[in-house]
Amino acid sequence: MAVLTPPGRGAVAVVRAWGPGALEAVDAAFRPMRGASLADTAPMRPRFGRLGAGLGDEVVAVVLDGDPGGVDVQCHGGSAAIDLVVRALAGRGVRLVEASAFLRSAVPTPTAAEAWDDLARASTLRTAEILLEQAQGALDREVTAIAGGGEDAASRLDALIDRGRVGVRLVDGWRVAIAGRPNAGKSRLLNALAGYARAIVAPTPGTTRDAVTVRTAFDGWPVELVDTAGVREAEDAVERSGVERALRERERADLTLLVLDRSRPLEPGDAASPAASTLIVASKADLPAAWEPAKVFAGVPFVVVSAEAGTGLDELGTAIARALVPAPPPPGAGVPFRRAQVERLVGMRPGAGRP
Ligand SMILES: Nc1nc2c(ncn2[C@@H]2O[C@H](COP(=O)(O)OP(=O)(O)OP(=O)(O)O)[C@@H](O)[C@H]2O)c(=O)[nH]1
Ligand SMILES: [Mg+2]
Repeated sequence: MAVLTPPGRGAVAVVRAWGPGALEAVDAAFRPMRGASLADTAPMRPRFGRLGAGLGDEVVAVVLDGDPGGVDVQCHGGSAAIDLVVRALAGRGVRLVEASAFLRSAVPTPTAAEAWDDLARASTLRTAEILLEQAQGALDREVTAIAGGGEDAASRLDALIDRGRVGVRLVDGWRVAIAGRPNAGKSRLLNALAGYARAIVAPTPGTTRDAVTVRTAFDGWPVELVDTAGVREAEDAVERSGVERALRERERADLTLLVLDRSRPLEPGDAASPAASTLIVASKADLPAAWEPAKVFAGVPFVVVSAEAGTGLDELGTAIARALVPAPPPPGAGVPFRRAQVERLVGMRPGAGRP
């Protein structure tokens, strides 16, 4: 047997028992509310009953159809309830293995097993869809086709490796830092994007000291947003370490949102052409403008927002998504989603491995 639901608290957990004797073992432990034994129940018909020592947990048992057959026991999601079920079945001779071991035995290829593993950790529908396609063989099929040769094999391999840049981020996502001068409106922007008051907002410059993070998603791409201290010559030691931390976060981030207050005159250096992985955000658009973003940042992507009025936020989300993933994988495409897979593909390039 294996606990198929991921560790942690959930409403329902699924314990699957399979293999020779599994049905008999679960049957011996399962106490139906009424009616026949599981062995005499049609496959896929849910049965309600109790399972486990003492009163046991209230569970739904489903005899599985197909090969390998088995029984799914759906119990309550807390670790105590899972423990009760696992112990009762172990007492009937059913051995517990890791869910990943089950997946490896039940799916056709190691890549598919890895995709099922990652799928359980996907946080958005969009990333789950891509991983599900890999679980169903999209990557394996593409690799087989490329290995079979053909004149476009080399370019298909390059495209596949390129899609790995998105693939390896599907579970953990991207990191986006919010940077800028004190009082520029960074924290309020973080809150507006997160949808709740995650960070402290105050009119005093130098309010944010620590890096404040929130997990969200833009166009279905998971992102960890990091609000940082406003960068200036800090007066006290705490603020100074906040500023150092802010600079480190900018280096670590995949993308930096450089927030510039549009209601106040720019300061020297603000209009300098930004680094490649920077998106200019002109903030406080509900207030009268002190400068014209289109003039100052001609040819550079910028977005005008007001966290106060809620304007420009959708546009900003789209711009962030586009900056992080300029070319989303087409539906059904093979996408390598682990670094080791990408490395194996790089090794398939003609000439790879030779000096
Ligand atoms: N009118 C208006 N005020 C805003 C807007 N965004 C932020 N503010 C105000 O600007 C002040 C500073 O906002 P914060 O979000 O705390 O600024 P910050 O960049 O995080 O500042 P530090 O943490 O000190 O670096 C607060 O009084 C906010 O209410 C906006 O879109 N419109
Ligand atoms: Mg702040």
